[in-house]
Amino acid sequence: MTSSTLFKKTLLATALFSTSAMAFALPAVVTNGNNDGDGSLRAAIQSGVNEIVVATDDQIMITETLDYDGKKALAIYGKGQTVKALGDFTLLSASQGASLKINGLNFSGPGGFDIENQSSDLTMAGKGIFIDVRDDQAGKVKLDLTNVTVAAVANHGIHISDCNLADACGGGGGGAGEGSNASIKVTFNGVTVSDVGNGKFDADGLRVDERGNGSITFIAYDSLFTGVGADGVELDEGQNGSVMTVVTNSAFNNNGGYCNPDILEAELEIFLAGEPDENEFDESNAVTEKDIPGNVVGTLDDDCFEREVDLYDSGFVEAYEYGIDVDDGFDIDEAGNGSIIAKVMSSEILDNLDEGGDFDEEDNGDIRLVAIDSRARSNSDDGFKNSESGRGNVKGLFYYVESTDNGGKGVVFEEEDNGSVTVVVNDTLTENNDDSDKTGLEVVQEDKGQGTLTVRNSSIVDGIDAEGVTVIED
Ligand SMILES: [Ca+2]
Ligand SMILES: [Ca+2]
Ligand SMILES: [Ca+2]
Ligand SMILES: [Ca+2]
Repeated sequence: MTSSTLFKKTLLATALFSTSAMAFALPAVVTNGNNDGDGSLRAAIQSGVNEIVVATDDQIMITETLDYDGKKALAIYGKGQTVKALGDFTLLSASQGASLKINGLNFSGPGGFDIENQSSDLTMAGKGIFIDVRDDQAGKVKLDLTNVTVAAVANHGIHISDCNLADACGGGGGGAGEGSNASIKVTFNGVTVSDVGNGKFDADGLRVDERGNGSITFIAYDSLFTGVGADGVELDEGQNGSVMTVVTNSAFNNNGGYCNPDILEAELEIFLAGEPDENEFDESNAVTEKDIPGNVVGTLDDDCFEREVDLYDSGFVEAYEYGIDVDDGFDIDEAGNGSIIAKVMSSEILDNLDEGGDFDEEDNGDIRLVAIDSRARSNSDDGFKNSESGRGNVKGLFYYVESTDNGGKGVVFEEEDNGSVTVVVNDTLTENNDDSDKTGLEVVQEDKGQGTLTVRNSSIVDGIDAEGVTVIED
């Protein structure tokens, strides 16, 4: 053996050793339920390892946020233990945008929140799990939860924010804020999010704010979102990028009631002091904004009230209306370039205080929704509502779907501006929707484009409302 071969072999051995040392790096082991110190979950998170095994049988009681400030992905493996916050603060945050993988852990806040028992510090209201994506981040931020529960926090149950305005990012596809080039992928398997978002306005079960370039992917299997103050799930995608979701064997039930109408309708009545909560005026009456009631103040939460005013071209008031801002089961808002591509399978959306599913797409891009073997029932507004505007098409395919007993319409597809609408409904039932208008299935094609609705082997008991659309029934 020449010396140069020996030298190469030594180099190779060194390389092998360091590779295997990395592959076999030991995880940190959590051996007690203490807030901090040796053997605690906090010490493990701060140790710089990328894998943690929670071995203790104890409940983990924390007095402040568990903050992971690393940038590398972190995995935490439990066996069903509970991490309990002894106060209204965020339980686990990845403050430098790291991907998280968590198996077999429960996260619980202090609970007891509702509009009469709000978070005492609304800007700091506690979340369950929070990933704060860095402004300079790229690639894919992943949150992967298996057999995880999140409950009893005041704010969002789970929040991923790729938005420089953090909690002021705002809902809706047109929501404000800028974001990084990163995309966000959320994968839930056996996740339950319950009784969260009841300590402040607009706090969701899962909330993803995606801005800048990048898309949202949301995959849920065997998961439940229930008792959430705002939306069960809200995905907000602004600027370039799409929302892709596949939801299987999951449920979005009883969400959206933080702005409790039972309490707030009485407060609105007191505020209006005898004035009606909606009114219309002839232009000749020359009613000005000063003549009608203003924004609601002095209630438990004034953000819960919506006030709409329509003006004539002359500037006089044509109509006004007050409403209470309740929320949905599953809400997607997509704006800018990009589409909503959704599959909902063997899932249910029941008893939500606004719409069941509410998918809004703006600007370039399509809505493509496939719903199979799924139910929307007893939601206060529409069962499945899909609204598309700007350049792009609507494509809907329903098989074995039931949408019944909703306060709004059973299923709605609206297409605006350039583009066409193509909806195929098979083996589907709609019944007893929409108290006043009795509409099971509404398909609307406005402006340029074609529209086709094909209904096969279905019972649309409460009727079809088609505008600008050819209806084929057999
Ligand atoms: Ca982004
Ligand atoms: Ca977009
Ligand atoms: Ca779009
Ligand atoms: Ca369009």
